[in-house]
Amino acid sequence: MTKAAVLMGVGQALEVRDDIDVEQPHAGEVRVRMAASGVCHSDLSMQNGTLLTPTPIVLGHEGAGVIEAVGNGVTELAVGDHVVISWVPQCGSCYFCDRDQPELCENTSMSVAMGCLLDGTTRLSAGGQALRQMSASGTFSELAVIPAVSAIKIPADLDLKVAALIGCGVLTGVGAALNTARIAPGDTVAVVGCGGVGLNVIQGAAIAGAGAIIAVDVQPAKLELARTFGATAVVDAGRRDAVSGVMELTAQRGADVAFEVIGLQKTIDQTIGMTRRGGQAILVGVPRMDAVVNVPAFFGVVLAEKTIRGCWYGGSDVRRDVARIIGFYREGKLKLDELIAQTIALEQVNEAFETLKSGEQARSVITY
Ligand code: PAD
Ligand code: ZN
Repeated sequence: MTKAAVLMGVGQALEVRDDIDVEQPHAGEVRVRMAASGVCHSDLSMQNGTLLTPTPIVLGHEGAGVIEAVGNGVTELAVGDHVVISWVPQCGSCYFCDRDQPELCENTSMSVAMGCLLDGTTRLSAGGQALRQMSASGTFSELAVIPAVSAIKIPADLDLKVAALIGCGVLTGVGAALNTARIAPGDTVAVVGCGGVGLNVIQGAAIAGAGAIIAVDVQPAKLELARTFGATAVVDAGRRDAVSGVMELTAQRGADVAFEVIGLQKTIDQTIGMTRRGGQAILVGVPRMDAVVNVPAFFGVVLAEKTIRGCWYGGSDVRRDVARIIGFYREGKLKLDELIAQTIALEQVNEAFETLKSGEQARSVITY
């Protein structure tokens, strides 16, 4: 038995239950004793229905822990290994994995969407009822049985709280800057939304050598934090129009690369609007399913030569990028400890959702 936070139905508070049955890992799977899990906005979006999900489901997709058991056929991981959880299992051999787009892996995307492991079933249940596992993981649980390809081995001396954040916010944010946008040295970058993911876009832009990084948020505390993560200018969108604020800072041209890292219709429109002619608007935030990209085809795209790109999981190849991020951290180029605003118990997960809604803090991290 284990303890986990379960979403029984969309719109309900998470139920922390300690009567969860855990099956042994099947072939190609591992059981991880979770050490820490970040609380990401995507978890909240499943709870409130922004992201469609079947229920009941154990949420959480940004975690790290220690391998406790391995299923048949698992050769690359062993009991005792420390791992970061990847919320996109990457098979390594499909059409997309072969083309350096493993974040779109076609052998696993349905499992991620349906909240099950790669064979379409899950390893958790309560009172005989199967529980889904968010993104084939479910890190709001003391124990997670996951595909072996979702467990990325890391050095045992890395703090597992910090490692947990790498699994979503850091890979996505830094990857959006380095893999998706491929920011060039000297570029002027705007980042709309400076939460757990947006702060990492800012750090990625700084690593890429951006000439100016404009942080946009409605929370003054977030803008201050953004400066410590590398922003060179800020626009307080609670007090002024975000687009005109960025235009003023870019000689009315707009940013070379602008990122939307919230997932709102209004800020998607603003982000495209503040991108210069010939520039890139990168959409990272997960919006409601009825949000649209609404741009005049001629003036907005053809004549303006604008690129509007989606970003899934920072375009990350987890086998390459987790190690790269740990390297940046150890070289002092990436702040990870400073992303953690508070450490909480699993029982406080609903309070962490309230904190996320307020937008006042970076990450809450559950420790087990
Ligand atoms: P967060 O809640 O920590 O941060 C959101 C930030 O946006 C906060 O700082 C808010 O103050 C700020 N904000 C809210 N409204 C506005 C506004 N109108 N103008 C300016 N700023 C505003 O979220 P997060 O960083 O955990 O996640 C951000 C989004 O990224 C969210 O939609 C999440 O689901 C998505 C995400 N996408 C991927 C992916 O692969 N594309 C991965 C992980 C997260
Ligand atoms: Zn996430």
